[in-house]
Amino acid sequence: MNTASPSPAADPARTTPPLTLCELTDPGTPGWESHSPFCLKVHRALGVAALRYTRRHAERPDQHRGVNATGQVPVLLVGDEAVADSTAILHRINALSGDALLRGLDAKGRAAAWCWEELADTSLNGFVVASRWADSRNWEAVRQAYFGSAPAPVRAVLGAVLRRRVIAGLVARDVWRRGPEACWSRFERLVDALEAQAPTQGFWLGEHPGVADVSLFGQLHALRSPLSPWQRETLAARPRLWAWLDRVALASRPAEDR
Ligand SMILES: N[C@@H](CCC(=O)N[C@@H](CS)C(=O)NCC(=O)O)C(=O)O
Repeated sequence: MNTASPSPAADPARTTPPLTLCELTDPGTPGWESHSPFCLKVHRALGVAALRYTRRHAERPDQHRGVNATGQVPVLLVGDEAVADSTAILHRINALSGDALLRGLDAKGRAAAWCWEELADTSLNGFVVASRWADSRNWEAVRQAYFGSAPAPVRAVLGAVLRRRVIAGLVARDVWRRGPEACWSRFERLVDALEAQAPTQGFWLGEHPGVADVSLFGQLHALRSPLSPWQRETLAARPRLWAWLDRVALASRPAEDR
């Protein structure tokens, strides 16, 4: 029997400074801590790393400008230090948790993990933004979810102004330049490629959930939210990918829910 007590380094709860995730208001949809795919990614990374944290909410990303001059979320406060940008946050969570997000990976596996993370943050994120702001099938539900608490005239004007601005950004990113049909057929092709890559058991790069899983999950789980039924159905039609998403959802629950 091993009677040795765990060393302080083996117990992240003893050595980690208090962690606070600065993010948007919880939408109250069971299974989705946030409408933001980048905040979802960080919630799930903290879950995989089994790190406890508190949450600081705001209605808009720029209300956290005090801790992040870019006005974006998520921001993780590590003690008094603000770590902005989900990629930097994942690196920090990994360091704080003794490599929990890259467990079992050799140098090539680690490189692959960060490549998948980049694909999720750039390519997949374009489809999340398009599904919310550009896809007219989803816009009413999205407007209600994002601006529902604002007075009706503000909701109408602000929603329309921001929508125009976000769509212009999607055109500039080459996501929406050729219109909806081209965008969604590109999405289906990418999702088919992910279905072919999805593991039938375990996680994206092996036995343990990590950087690739939480990053792909953040964007794909956002796309399977009730805000975008067509995108959800498109994912549901890919059984391996869908089953892997469910495994990640379970493996990345917050430490206190385990
Ligand atoms: N590269 C950033 C992107 C974060 C991001 O785009 N966050 C969105 C919410 S999902 C945001 O804050 N948008 C407001 C803005 O860009 O002004 C990351 O990985 O954290």
